[in-house]
Amino acid sequence: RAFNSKAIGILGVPFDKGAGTRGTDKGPNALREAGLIDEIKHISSNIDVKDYGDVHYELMNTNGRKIHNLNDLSDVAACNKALADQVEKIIKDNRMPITLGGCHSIAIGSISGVLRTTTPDNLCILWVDAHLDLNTNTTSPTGNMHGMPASLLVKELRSNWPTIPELEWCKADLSLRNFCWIGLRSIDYYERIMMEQYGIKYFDMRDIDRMGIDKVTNAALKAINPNGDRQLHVSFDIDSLDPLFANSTGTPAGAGLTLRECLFLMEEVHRSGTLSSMDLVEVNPLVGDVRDVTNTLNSAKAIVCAAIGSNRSGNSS
Ligand code: B3U
Ligand code: MN
Ligand code: MN
Repeated sequence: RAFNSKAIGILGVPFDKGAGTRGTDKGPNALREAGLIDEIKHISSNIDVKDYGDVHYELMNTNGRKIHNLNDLSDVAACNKALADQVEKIIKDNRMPITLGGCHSIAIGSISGVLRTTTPDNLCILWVDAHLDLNTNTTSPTGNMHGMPASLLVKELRSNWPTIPELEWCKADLSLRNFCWIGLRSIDYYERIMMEQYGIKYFDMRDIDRMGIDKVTNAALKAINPNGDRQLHVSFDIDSLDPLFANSTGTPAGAGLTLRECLFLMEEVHRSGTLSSMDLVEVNPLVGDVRDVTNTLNSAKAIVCAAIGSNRSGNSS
């Protein structure tokens, strides 16, 4: 499969039940109304983008029912199951899926869909986030599943999870060795213990201060893809950005990445030629005032466009 295919498939995932704050379900349409699809078309003349619309799934209407400390488990499971099918279909259409969240729980379905088309060893994941999102149902302080997707996708933590019939379809078997995190600055107590126990690869805000974004980006890509022969999934949480650039999100964390750092990161991701799928999550148009929302949408659009070839040095085709 060719990487960095010019053919893109956009999929909206209007789903917010993995988060404690309502409103990320409004993210996909806010991005469309802000002109995302047109901006992608204008990156270059040979770009080919298709909007697949929004993922459809059956709402369980369990009204916030919590099972095993998992808030709205039935809805999270139902949405992600449908999402995995859609992502698989987009890849089989020879397009690179870009999912627009939605809360970060949608990485469960998005990455599961990708894994139906490749092997776990062939896929590496760059997780750009203020948070680790590696909680299990027993370590999570909130029960919100957007803080747990990474842990549901890795084999190392499989035995830490109870049997969950709703998530039986999720057979993701990635290794934590194939993940690298960038932008961390809000890590829970048990998450920190797991980071040390499993020797997780990450570059937190301190590393970015120390090394600069150039060295961090290239070290991160090297760490998960030493020979450049794996395909790369970027799971980009907009709360990795400093609230100055993306305040419209449910759990903002101060002292984060600048928009410039994120654009550099995504330009390098594109240059690597390995990007094969991406999530852009946690945009919440119900948080903040009009200016906050506009800023956040502009940042999100610029990040998606940089990942697929828009470059501040100019584009000649
Ligand atoms: N780590 C906390 C908070 C959090 C995780 N992801 C977001 N917030 N966006 C938790 O609930 O697991
Ligand atoms: Mn996240
Ligand atoms: Mn986050």
